[in-house]
Amino acid sequence: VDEVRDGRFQARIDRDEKIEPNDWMPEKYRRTLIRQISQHAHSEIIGMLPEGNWITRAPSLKRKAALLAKVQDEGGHGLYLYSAAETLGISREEMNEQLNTGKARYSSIFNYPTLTWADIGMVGWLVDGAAIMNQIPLCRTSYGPYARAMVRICKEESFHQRQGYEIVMTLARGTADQKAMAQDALNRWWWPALMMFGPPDAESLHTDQNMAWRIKRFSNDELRQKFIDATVPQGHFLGLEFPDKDLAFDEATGHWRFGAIDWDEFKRVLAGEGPCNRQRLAQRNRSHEAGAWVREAALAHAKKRAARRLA
Ligand code: FAQ
Repeated sequence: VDEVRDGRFQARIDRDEKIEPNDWMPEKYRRTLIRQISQHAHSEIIGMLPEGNWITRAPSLKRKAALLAKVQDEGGHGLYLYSAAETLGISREEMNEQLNTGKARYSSIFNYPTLTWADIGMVGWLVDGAAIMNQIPLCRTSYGPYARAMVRICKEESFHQRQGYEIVMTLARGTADQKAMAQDALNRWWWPALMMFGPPDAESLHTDQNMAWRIKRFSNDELRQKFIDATVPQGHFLGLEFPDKDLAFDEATGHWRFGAIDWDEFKRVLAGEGPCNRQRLAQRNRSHEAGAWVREAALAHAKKRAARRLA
């Protein structure tokens, strides 16, 4: 019976039908989506921290307003994604608990520090740029609520990417010190941005199954290459250099060849040993505790309204 059900499910996927919350789905498909969507949501929430760090120090009112709006957008993305994950039968409280106790992953990139204003430009240009490259195909992912959440998220992310590139452009065309600040930030963010796409295909645990289920539409290495091909000319246009001596355009394939990624560093960050892992988790826990009164007040208000409705 299971085989017949699995076969029917796969046939729906192969016809590019969307799977909806009340449809039958294999348990492993459900668990995989809960894992990926909740990790994605956690990344948006933790991703607010490195940028939030600069809201009070943005160099002008215009920059401050844009950054404030961007960080708010990330919070909103987290909330849509938690709602999409909830349709698969996991509660918000459980996901929060997994994040706050360090059981759940979030993107490795948010364990790096934002040391200067140029880092805020790099987060927009490179981190949002990488996020979009990965998320545009997710607008066609097989699970309906995830795919629909991605459409709006991608629109907002592409605006974020442009505001980041504009910050970097302003610095790159500014004084020698400003250009040096942009170059230093690029040197520190380039390799971690490439790691956002996940381990190489040969070492990726989930790619084969997730491609068959059309959760993923492209492999980690395919998306990484697309990102490099799109981003390198943007950096050269600004007169910046990438910290990779092996970076070279391959006329035969039309792709940029690049040097070896330090996968040991990636593994250390995933194991909790990145530059800011502890700081991020501690901050997240402090915020959660500081927000306890809001949750209590919201519950008390909901109870009062329910009682009034019954009366
Ligand atoms: N960091 O077998 P695979 C953003 C884990 S964008 C941490 O290849 P899969 C926007 C992976 O979970 C960033 N962990 O896995 C923003 C798995 O671990 P597990 C978030 C990573 O799922 C911008 C193991 O390694 N975007 O936040 C990473 O097929 C600016 C084996 O890997 C998404 O989450 C990593 N970089 O492919 C916000 C997109 N890479 O669970 C604020 C949705 C891999 O077995 C400011 N996610 N791992 O223990 C995906 O597309 C996929 O999950 C991949 C990984 C591509 C990330």
